[in-house]
Amino acid sequence: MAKSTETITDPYDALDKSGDKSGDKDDLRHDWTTDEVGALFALPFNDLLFRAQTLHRRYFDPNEVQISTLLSIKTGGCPEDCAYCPQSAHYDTEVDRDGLMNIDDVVAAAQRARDAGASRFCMGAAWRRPTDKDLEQVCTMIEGVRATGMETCVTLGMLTDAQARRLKEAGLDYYNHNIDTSEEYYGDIITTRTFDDRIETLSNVRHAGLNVCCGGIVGMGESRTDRAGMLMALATLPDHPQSVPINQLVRVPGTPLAKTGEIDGLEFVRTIAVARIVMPRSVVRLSAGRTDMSTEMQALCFAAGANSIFYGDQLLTTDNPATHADKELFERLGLRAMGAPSAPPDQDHGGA
Ligand code: SAM
Ligand code: DTB
Ligand code: SF4
Repeated sequence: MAKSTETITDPYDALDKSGDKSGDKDDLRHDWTTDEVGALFALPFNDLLFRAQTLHRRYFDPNEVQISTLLSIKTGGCPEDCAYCPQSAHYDTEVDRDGLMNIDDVVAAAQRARDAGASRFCMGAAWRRPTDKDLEQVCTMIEGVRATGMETCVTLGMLTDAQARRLKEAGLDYYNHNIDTSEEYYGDIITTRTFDDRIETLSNVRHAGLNVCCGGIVGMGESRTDRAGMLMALATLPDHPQSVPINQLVRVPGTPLAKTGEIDGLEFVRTIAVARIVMPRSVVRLSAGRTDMSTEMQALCFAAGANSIFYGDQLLTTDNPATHADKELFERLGLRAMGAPSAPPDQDHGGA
């Protein structure tokens, strides 16, 4: 694989030769092949990080990190069999089932997240697909959360064309729907739906004019070729997803992937760096898995081009770093919350 590094199209080199620093034409490719993406993975680590950081700086302030907070609005009992997921009804995990939350409680949680410094509030539901009745309730939540001044994101499973349009009408900003892994490895992880089902919902979401939040999980026993295939699939969508969450698998007891071997940290950083290079204008989120990462590991991920995190003690059903730990992380690395120029999370709000 290392040899093919000589033949890849390197957006950084291409720009330097042309002298064009605006970069749009050469940076934003939608024709990546898995081999080309694999060749990026195989670059010497310092070269890979330099290219990722160079592109990152072309499109973003490297010291700004977008902050989202997650809330599980409907928990557990999901009919899908995603092998990583503690909320699947197929596995015996410690997650308790909970029906759709009350709207006032959701809006109160959003207000707390906003006061703690988050700019986006993401609501997740353990559904295969929402019914139209469920969707109406979620639309009311979206309207309530929007009124707090935050951006909104929901992840509800598969959507029809009409449902995506209804969410847009309610004022939704982002829809999260991950492809999770490569098309080739997909059937090893989920059997109750196909990769193409995922692509169809993404198409419905895009056509409705919603921003797309789409990424995947690293550390599920997939090969590097699968990681390259997943990033190739994301970077060859008609538009790059505006937001790309890269999750490290949270190994939850009771799920089939509970005893999966740990992913090499540097390979995870490489995945972030390659995501940054192939989707240079997208916000790349260092998503689940941060509780297992050192400060140094997270610093490398930011250097590789990650510029978003989930902030708050909980993800959906598993732990996220404590807010005081993230405040310290931001202070030590000189990071600022995107949209709050000089403030690490909470700085102006006196604690969460
Ligand atoms: N049911 C909806 C769906 O699957 O699209 C929305 C909720 S689902 C929990 C959202 C995403 O969380 C999944 O696509 C997956 O990427 C991520 N996720 C779930 N369990 C995870 C785990 N154990 N480790 C890392 N990411 C996980
Ligand atoms: C995403 O890519 N990661 C988030 C969000 N989108 C919905 C979810 C992570 C879930 C981790 C396992 C849990 O807490 O249940
Ligand atoms: Fe259900 Fe989503 Fe979990 Fe899959 S990832 S089991 S669809 S909640």
